[in-house]
Formats: sequence, structure tokens, C-alpha cells
Amino acid sequence: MKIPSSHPRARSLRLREKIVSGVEMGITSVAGLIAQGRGEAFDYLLGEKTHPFAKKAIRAAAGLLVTARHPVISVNGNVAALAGKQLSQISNRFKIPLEVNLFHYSREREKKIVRYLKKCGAKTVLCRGAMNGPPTLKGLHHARKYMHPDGIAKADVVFIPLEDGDRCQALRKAGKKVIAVDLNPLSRTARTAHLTIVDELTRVLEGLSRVLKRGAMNDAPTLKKYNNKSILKQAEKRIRRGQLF
Ligand code: PTJ
Repeated sequence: MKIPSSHPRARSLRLREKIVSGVEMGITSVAGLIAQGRGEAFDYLLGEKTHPFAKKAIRAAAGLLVTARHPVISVNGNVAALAGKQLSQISNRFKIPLEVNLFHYSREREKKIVRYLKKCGAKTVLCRGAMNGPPTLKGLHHARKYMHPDGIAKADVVFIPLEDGDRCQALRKAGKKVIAVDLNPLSRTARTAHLTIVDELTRVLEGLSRVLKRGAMNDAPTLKKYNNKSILKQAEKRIRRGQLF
């Protein structure tokens, strides 16, 4: 489907098409369409733009990523379809490995995502693959518990776009610093992460790349001085104000 640029919501519609083609390519799960719809609803209420509270969170996230000993970016089927190229560029340039981690797991889909990310240019893509007894996250009883020994298992900072709350909690309990991207400031993921960016993923990655390239995170607050609750409150207030476009 070709979306005319004159359409007032062209960008959002193009992202929807990306998710649809992700499903057609077999990299996004069918449930991923529902997740995208939830995201769109919140983005609509946010006026489909990056607000100051998200910009602040992006700068803090950049600061955390560049000072990490071993940062890792977790990639699921929606994230790969929406932002495969953007993530591959960030991963290569700043030496942050990508690790495929799926809720609706199948070896076949995992392989397709790895292949797709490599086609997007990513140099380091980790996954569960055929590993025998990979390390697991305590307290999780589904496929998202698996960690790559050179990836999330030894990471100090994990970047989790579009994540389930229970995995976010389990990562925190395992002592990782967690950066989440979630358009819903009320979600368990948003409330559990150390640092939550309430904004649409592809806009977040554009902002993050810009900040990282310019080194503009040098004056970003460290986690000790960062107040995630206040950022979430600001996002919720903006949604409740109901002033759309
Ligand atoms: O590929 P899999 O099998 O690992 O499955 C991935 C999905 C995303 C389907 C799975 O993790 C899932 O069901 O996610 P949820 O519980 O629907 O959560 C998705 C969250 O991400 C919701 O709070 C949405 O508001 C938010 N979201 C959706 N799209 C975007 C988004 N946030 C930022 N940018 C988006 N583009």
C-alpha cells in the first residue's frame, strides 16, 4: 500500500505497513499487529510527536548506554520490522550487540529475524539458536527467559523496546539497568524500568542516534539523579490533557 505524503498521518500509516509486511515476511507475530494498535492509540493521544519528557529520557538513555560496561539491545518481532535498519546502525557504530528475544518463539522465526537484521547491516546478532541449556532469567516461565551468555546474561545495561512487564521485572531483579521504550506510561514495563522513554520507537531511535553522534549526552543526568516517576507523570498528564493535533 502506497501512503501519500499529503496524508496527515502518513508516518503512522507507514509504520503500520511495516508491521504488516513484518508479518508477511514471517518476522513479526500476528499478535504483533495488536501490540502495534495499542501503541498507535497512545501515540495518537500524544499527538504523534516527541515531547520534552521523552527528549530528556533519550539523553539519559544515551548517557547510560555509552557508560555501560556491556550494553545489549533486545529485539523482538515488532522491533525488527519497525526499526531493523536504525538498530543495526546504532549497534555497529556504538558496538552494542543485538540479541533476538521472542515471546511467541519459534526457531524458524528467530532465524528469519537474524537473517533480516544481518540484511539490514547488523554485524553482531545474538540469539538462542541451537544452544544447549542457555542461561535463564529467574521467575520467567516462557521463551523470554533465555539469555545469550555473551549478550544479556553478562550485560549491565539492557535496552528493551516494546517489552512485557514480567521480563522487565526479571531483568531488574537480575541486577541489570533497564531502559524501556513504551508509548503507554501506565504499563508495568514503563513503571518497572529504571528509565522509560514514552515515545514511538522509530522517533526514539532517530533522537537517540542524533544524541549519540553529537555526544550530547555528556551533560545528561546519571540514574542517581534521574526521576523516572516524574517523567511518567508528565507523559500521563499530556495524554489526559487530551489536546491532540
Ligand atoms: O515478537 P514477539 O513474539 O516477542 O512479540 C512481541 C510483542 C510486541 C507482540 C509482545 O511483546 C507483546 O505482546 O507486547 P505487548 O504486551 O502488546 O506490549 C507492547 C507495548 O509496546 C504496549 O504498551 C504498546 O503501547 C507499546 N508499543 C507498541 N508499538 C510501539 C510501542 N511503543 C513504542 N513504539 C511503538 N512503535
